[in-house]
Amino acid sequence: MRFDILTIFPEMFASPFEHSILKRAREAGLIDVQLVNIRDFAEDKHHVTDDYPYGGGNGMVMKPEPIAKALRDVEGRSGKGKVILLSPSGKRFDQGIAKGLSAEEHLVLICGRYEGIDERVRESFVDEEISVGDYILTGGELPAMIIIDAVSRLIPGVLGCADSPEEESFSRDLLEYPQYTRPPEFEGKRVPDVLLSGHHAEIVKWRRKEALRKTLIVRPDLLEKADLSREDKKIIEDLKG
Ligand code: 4HQ
Repeated sequence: MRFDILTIFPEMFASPFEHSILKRAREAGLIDVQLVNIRDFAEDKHHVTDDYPYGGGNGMVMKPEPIAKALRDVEGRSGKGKVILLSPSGKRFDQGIAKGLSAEEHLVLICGRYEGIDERVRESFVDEEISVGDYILTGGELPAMIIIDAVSRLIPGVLGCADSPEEESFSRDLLEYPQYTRPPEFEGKRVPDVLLSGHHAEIVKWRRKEALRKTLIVRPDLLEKADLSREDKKIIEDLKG
């Protein structure tokens, strides 16, 4: 999959795709991340990308022409991709959206700065507006990294292992069960006996119960839409006491 990132701070992306899984995915040609500096498409002498808001008010707004030119340049070089604007007023990013995007061939991510971009860019070019959460950041760069990371690991071959069970609705809707590795005792705390028992069926049951317990305590809202069996519902009632 190809990702084009439009930003005035391409240097911010120097490191996130250069480690571990994403580095390997790029080397294997599974993902191709290209940075497009919006400033390169500003045609005035000082390569200005922002201007005062019409109507007054605080802050600056990103001018439409450089972004439009950058988008047309991307399209000319690599065809029409799905254009995504990172913005707090977008649809909230989650695993379902990541999964949908992982089926695309080409994503173009627009990272705004300041108070945002001129509305006409949104109207003319943006296919989808996505928010990574209800908080205000200084720009769309970190959200773009989050989206590329979450989407890339869903592309077949990127994670290495054949099928990732976490993507089944069964486990996707719950928080993770606790994980342990060696040693069996650490600072007086023992790994739960069942995990050392070798009883696979018991381990599966324990993990399911612990995932339900954790979700019930931390994110009860997730249980509303979770894919729960009758057994799960009984466990939850017991956990509630
Ligand atoms: N911003 N999810 C303002 C965000 C944001 C978010 C990006 C701040 C765009 C102009 N983007 N700029 N939350 O807070 O995506």
